[in-house]
Amino acid sequence: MSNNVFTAGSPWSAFSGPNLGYLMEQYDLFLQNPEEVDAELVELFQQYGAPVLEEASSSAQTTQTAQTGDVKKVLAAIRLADAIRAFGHYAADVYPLKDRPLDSTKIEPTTYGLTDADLAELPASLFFNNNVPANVSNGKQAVEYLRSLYTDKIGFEYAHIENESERNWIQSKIESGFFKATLSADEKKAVLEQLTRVENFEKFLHKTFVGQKRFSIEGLDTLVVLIDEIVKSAEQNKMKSLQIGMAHRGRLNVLTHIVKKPYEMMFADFAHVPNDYFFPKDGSIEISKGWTGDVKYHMGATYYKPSGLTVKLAYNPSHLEVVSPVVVGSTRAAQEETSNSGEPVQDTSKALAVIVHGDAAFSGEGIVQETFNLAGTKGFTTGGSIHIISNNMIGFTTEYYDSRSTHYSSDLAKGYGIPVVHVNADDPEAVIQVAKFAFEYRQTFGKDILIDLIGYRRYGHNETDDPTVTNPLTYLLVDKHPTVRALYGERVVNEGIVSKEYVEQLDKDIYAEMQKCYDYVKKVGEEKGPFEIEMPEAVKQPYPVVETSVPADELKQINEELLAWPENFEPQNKLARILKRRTEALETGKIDWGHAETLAFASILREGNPIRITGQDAQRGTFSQRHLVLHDKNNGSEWTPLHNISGVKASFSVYNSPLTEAAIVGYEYGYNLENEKALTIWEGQFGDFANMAQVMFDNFISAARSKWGIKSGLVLLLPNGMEGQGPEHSSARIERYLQLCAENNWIVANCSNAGNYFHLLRRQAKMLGTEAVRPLVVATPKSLLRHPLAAATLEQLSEGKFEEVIEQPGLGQNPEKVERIILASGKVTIDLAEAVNDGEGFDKLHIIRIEQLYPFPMAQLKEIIARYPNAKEIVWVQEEPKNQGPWRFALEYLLELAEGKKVRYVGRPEMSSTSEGDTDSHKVAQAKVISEALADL
Ligand SMILES: Cc1ncc(C[n+]2csc(CCOP(=O)(O)OP(=O)(O)O)c2C)c(N)n1
Repeated sequence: MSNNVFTAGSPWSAFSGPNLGYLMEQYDLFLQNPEEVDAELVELFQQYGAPVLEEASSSAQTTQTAQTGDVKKVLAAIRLADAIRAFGHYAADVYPLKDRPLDSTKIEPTTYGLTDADLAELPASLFFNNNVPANVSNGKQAVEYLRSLYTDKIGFEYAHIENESERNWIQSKIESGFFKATLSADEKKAVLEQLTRVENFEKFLHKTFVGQKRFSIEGLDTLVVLIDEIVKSAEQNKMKSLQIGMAHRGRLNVLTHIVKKPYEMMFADFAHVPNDYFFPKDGSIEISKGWTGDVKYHMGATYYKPSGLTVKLAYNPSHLEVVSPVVVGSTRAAQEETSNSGEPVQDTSKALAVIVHGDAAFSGEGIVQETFNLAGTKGFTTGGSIHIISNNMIGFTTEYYDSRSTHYSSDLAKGYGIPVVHVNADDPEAVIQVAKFAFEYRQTFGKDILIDLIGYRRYGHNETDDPTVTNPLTYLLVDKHPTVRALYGERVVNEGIVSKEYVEQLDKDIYAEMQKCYDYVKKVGEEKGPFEIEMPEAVKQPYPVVETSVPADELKQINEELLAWPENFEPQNKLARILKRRTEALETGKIDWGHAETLAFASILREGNPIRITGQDAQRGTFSQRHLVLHDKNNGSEWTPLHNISGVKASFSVYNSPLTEAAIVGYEYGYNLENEKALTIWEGQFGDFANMAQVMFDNFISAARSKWGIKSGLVLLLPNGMEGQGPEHSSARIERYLQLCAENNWIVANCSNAGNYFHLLRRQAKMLGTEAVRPLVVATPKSLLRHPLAAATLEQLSEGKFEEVIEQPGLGQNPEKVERIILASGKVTIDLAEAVNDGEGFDKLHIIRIEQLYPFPMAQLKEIIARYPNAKEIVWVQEEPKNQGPWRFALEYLLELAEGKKVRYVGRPEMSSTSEGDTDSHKVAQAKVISEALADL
C-alpha cells in the first residue's frame, strides 16, 4: 500500500470468519518470517498491526465479506480508494480549455485487478473512515462516489501532509460533501453580477482605451470571486487587516472590485485625468502617490471597510513575486502589539496575507520558496498565508510545459507540507467553496495553503500582443471558449434562478454604468487642470538636527540593568567576563560597538519606539559582538536583557533569520511600512551577501517614496571592510547604494566610531513616523567593533550628536601649514589614524572622516576646507578598488569642493573582484594604500 495515507480506519473491519482466520495465520508468519508473506499484506501489517475482530465487522458486513472470499480483492479495493484520494487530481476536470491530458490510470479499478462486479460485492464501509454516505451501499457505488468528489472541478493534493489529523480533517471536509454545497438563489445572483462587472470592466477598457495595456483578468475572472470570498470570511472572523500582494495580471480588476477603487478613479488613470478628483467622500479609500509616479498596474490602495476590516493591495514593481515577502512582513506587523515591553504580542487572528502568483512566476522565481520557508519560523510566521496561483497556463509566450520541470506549477508548495487545491476557474461555485475551505484551513491549522486557480488567458500577454503568432493552437481553443459570465449565466438560467433576459439586461446595465462614470471623468478632466504631486518639503531637506544625547545617569542606570542577570542565570564563562567588563566601560571611555548599540536600543525603547532586528545570527551578531540574547550554560534557558530594563514603553524583538537575504529584506521592509514607528533593522551576515537582495534595494527601498509615496525608515546594517578575508567577506559594495542616491531617498553612513553609530541609530528612531523619515544604510565595521580608537566615551553619548564629518584629532592644528587634505570614510580612517598617531610630524596634513556619505555633507566640508588656505590637494583615500567604494560617487562633490586644488585618488587600482584572495597580499595592498596616502609629507 504505497500511498496508504487515507484509510484512516482499520481495514480489518472488512474481514471476518475464515478470512480473518487466514489473516491471523499470515500475521503469525509475518512475525516469524516476513519474507514468506505477500508484500501487500506485509505493508498492511506494518501499518495496522495485528488483525482484530472489530465490532462493526461482526454484524452487518459479515455476509458480504464472507462472500468475497478473496483477501487480495479487499486489499486491492483499499488501494484503489486510497489512490482516488491521492491521485484523483490528475484526472480532475480542472482545465477549462480541456487542453491538458488527464490521467486516470492510477484510479481505474482495472489497475488494481478489480472489476465492477468485484467492487459491487465489497462492503461500502471498507472505503470510508466513519460515515458511509446515505446513497452508497456497496463498493462499486463507493468508488463512483469517491471519483465524483475527487475528479470533478476541484483537484485535491494532501497526501503529502505529514500531520495525520490535518489529512483526516481535509478528507472529511471533502467526503462530507463540503465542496458540493450549492449557493442560495440570492448568492447565485450576486455571483452573476460580480462576474458581469468583472467582464464588463475589461470590455469597457478594451473598447474605450484601445491599445492601452491593462493585463486583463479575462480567463481568470473568478479570481475576483475567490478573493471576495476570502474577504467575506475575514470579515466574519472579525479580522482587522487583509494584505494582498499580486502582480499585473487582473490587478486593475482586483483594485476596483475588491479594493473598491471607484470606476471613476480607474478610468481617470487611463484617460490621463488626475484621479485625485474622484476619491470617495467618506474617506474609505487611501492611495498614496509619489512625485515621479508609476504605471497604473503597480499602484496599491487601502480600503477601509465599514466592518472594520482594512483591505490593502501592496504597491509593487514589475519584478514578479518580490512583493510576496513584503506583504507577509506587513501582515506580521499588523498582527503585533508593540506598545508593551518585552516581546511583541502577536495575534494571528487579526491579519491575513493573500498572495496572488502567476503560474510561470510561481514555479520560476526563487523568492517564492524563500517566502514559504519563512512561514513556519518564530520570527516570521503569520499563522498562514493564503496563496493563489492565477494560473493561465502560460507565461508571456512560454507555454506551461516549457516553464517548469514539475507537473503542476504549484508543486514546490508540497515540500512545505501544505494542501494544494486545484480548481477550474470556469466554475465560480467550486471556487467559492475552495475559498471558504482555504480560510478555514488557515484558521484551524495556522499554516499556509495554496489554491491553484486554473483558467486561461483570453488575449496576449498584454492587449497589444497577438498570441496567435506564437501560441496558435491554444488560441484556437480560447477563441471558441465562452466567458465564465456567459457560462454561469446559462447555468443560473437553466437552474431557473433568473431569466435569459435578466442576464442580458444586467450585462447592458453594468456597461452603461461604467460609461456614465467615464463620461463624468471626461467632463471633470475638461474642467479641471493637472494635479501636481510635489516632493514633500521634509524630504527636500537633509535630516534635521535632533537631540540624540542621553543623560549620563540614565545611561549608567540602563547599563546596570542590562548586566543584572537573574540570580541563577549563568551565561558561558568567557562571555560573562566580556559582558561584565561593560560595567567599567562607561567610566573608562571604552564603550565598544556592540555596547553602544545596546545602550542606543535601550534608550530608544524607553522613548517608546519598538525595535525589531533580524538577520542570520542577529542575536549574537556575526562577529560575536552583540549578544542580545544570552543562553544559560547549564540549562540553555534564554535571557534577553533588553526585555528587563525599567521605563520601557515598547517591545523588543531580535530573531535569527532563515538563510536568505531577498525575502528577509523584503519582509522587514514590509514590516516597517505597516509599523512605521518600529525601528526595523536587517543585518547582513556580511555586507557582501546583501546583493542577493538587490531587487529590494533597487525597486522598493530606494525608490518607493518617489514612485508610490510610501515611507520607510528601514535600517540596513552591512558589515564592511577590507581585512584579508577574501572577495566575499570584504565589501558591502557601498558603491551600489551610492549609485542609487537621489532626492534624499535614504541615508548612507559609514561610521568610524561607536559613539557616532549610537547617535545615528537614535537619530533614525527619532525620525520614524515623521514626514522626513527615510531608510538608513549603514556600512558597519568588523575589526573596529572592538578597536580602542573606535570606542565611545560616556560624554560622547550623553553630550554629543551624530557628526556627519569628523576631523582627525591632533591634525590641522596649524592651518597655514596644511597642504594635503585627505577625505576618507569608515575603517580606512582608523588605519590612517593609527599611522599618524598623535599627529606629530604631520603638520602638512589634515584628515576629514566622512561619516555620512549621503546626503554628502558639502556645507561642513566647505567650512572645514576653507580653514586651510594653503591646501594644495584634496586626496580621496579608500581601501576598495578604484571602480568600487565611494570614490566615483564622491568625485563630483570633490571637484566642487576643490576650487582649483588638485583632486587625487589613493586606493587600490581598478579590480574586477572586490579584494585580494589571501591575507598576505591583502596586507601588502592595504599597507600600500596607507603609505601612498601619507607619502611626501
Ligand atoms: C523578475 C521578472 N522577470 C521577468 C519579467 C517579465 N515578465 C512580465 S510578465 C511575464 C510572464 C509571467 O507569467 P506568469 O507568471 O504566468 O503570469 P501571467 O502574466 O501569465 O499572468 C514576464 C516574464 C518580470 N516582470 N519580472
